[in-house]
Amino acid sequence: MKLSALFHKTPKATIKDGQQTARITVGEKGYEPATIELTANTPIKLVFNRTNDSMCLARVQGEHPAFDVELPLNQDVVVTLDGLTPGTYQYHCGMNMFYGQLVVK
Ligand SMILES: [Cu+2]
Repeated sequence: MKLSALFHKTPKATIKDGQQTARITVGEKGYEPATIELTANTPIKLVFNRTNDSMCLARVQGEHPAFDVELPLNQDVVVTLDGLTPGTYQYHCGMNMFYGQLVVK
């Protein structure tokens, strides 16, 4: 195990005025950070920015919570979600090749 892994912590969304925001870069390795920790029962803003021109990553979708948005290259796209109950929620690219997850605590 690399030493850095021992100290690696899951990034947390920032909370301001009762809303939490997480920025997610969509690049050649998929979603970065791939795992984000969120606070339960607090409205969520996910800000996606796609930096890789592969069409594979041009959509991001989730089933629960449900969303399906296009990600134009190099633009912030905001996905607004209601607060979630504790659990792990996955989302993925339009072709189910890359996954990201929201860990709600
Ligand atoms: Cu894909």
